[in-house]
Amino acid sequence: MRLSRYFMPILKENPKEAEIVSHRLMLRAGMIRQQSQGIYSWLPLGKRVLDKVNAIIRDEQNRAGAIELSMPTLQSAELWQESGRYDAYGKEMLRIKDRQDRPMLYGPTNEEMVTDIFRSSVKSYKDLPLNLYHIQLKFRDEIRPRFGTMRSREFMMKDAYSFDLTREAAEHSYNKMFAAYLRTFDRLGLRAIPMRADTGPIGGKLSHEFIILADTGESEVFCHKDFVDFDIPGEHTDFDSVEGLQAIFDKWTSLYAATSEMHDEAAFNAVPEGDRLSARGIEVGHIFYFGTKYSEPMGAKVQGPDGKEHFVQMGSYGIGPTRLVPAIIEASHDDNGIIWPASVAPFDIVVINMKAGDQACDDTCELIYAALTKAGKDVLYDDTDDRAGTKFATADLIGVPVQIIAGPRAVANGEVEVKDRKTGARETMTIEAAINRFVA
Ligand code: P5A
Repeated sequence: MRLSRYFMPILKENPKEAEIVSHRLMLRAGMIRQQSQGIYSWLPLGKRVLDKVNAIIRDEQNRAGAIELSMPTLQSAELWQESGRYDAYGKEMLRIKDRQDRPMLYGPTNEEMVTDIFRSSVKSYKDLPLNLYHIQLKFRDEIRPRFGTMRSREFMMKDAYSFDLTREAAEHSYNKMFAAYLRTFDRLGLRAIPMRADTGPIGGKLSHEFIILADTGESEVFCHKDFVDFDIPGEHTDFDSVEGLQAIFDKWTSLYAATSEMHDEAAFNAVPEGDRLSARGIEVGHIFYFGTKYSEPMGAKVQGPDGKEHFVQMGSYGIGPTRLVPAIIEASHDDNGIIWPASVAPFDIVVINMKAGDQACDDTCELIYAALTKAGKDVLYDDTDDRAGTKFATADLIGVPVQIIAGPRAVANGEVEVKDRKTGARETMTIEAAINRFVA
């Protein structure tokens, strides 16, 4: 992508409305734009990051055996009347009437709708286990939308829903998502700690929130510090192994970890003082096991091997991609801007032409840009005629992991500079060496 033809509206000044660093940097880097309170457009640079986050989420959902579908954002109130949540959900639900005066709503979550899909076609235990997910916009009329897309009214959610015949099978489904979440957040460059959590309007008894420790987090959390160094399940984890996944769950729940709603002061005080971590955190995922809370009122039953009908056992599993993007920035930035983990960076490499219009600089940059693009890299080529200082500041701000800098003096020697955004380390090398480093 040539920057001169791209759309990346950088802000020079710090936006006044941004209270936390991720919101400030997302606005400054031209990633998002607020359209009305708590409702955002994702501009091209932000969209690239969001897409990469979603690709990792999707990959790990699929690995764990979940199946993707797509459900609508607008739902009929009838389904919610069946489950009893239409009245219970309160003011966070945006209620709408269509032209026939039928009550509709903009979905804040999809338990009812997916239960309806299930009951219409699954009749036998032989079709279980089943886990259906989508990555879709939601709307919650939050009383205090804030911090940009961290807590917005319209936001994206990956929501998965599991169906099983028995409680034991449902627990295995829960453990699959538990392990998939550990892997997902790790691949996003984050350390998320599962914590016992309140179930709120979703319901059920068993629930974990996945929390990233950050000073700007909205949740108050308490946990054992050893979680920070626990091993993440590897890519060859067998998601069909009941014992294997139970062992992962048991290990990751063996030490104290709770959000403030579930906090037990006495149990926390039993943790040796030096091991106690009392901090603030960002909730990036939340999983629930709620048994027959929806299947019973909505009549979602399957025939068991005993020939009898059983209400299906369900759980639901949410991740917030539009919250994850600012959460990653909270965890990874410096005074100059964002530092993207390579897995979600909007571009892999930025090629900076320090003197656009200079034949040697132009030729060198074009050569590098073409070679790296051909090798499958996402390359941003800063071919604008901005001053070098502006270009460096922009490259640092948008956080692309590698900068290849071509200035007239180095280019005259057949060389360029390669800068690592994270460490700031710079190395001068031949043009060929720079290309080979990233092509190999
Ligand atoms: C689980 C999937 C649910 O809604 N039903 C379907 C369950 N859970 S939840 O905890 O309420 O939300 C899941 C995740 O969505 C993100 N999230 C938000 N992100 C941005 N702005 C918001 N206002 C917002 N509300 C929820 C969080 O990541 C949460 O863990």
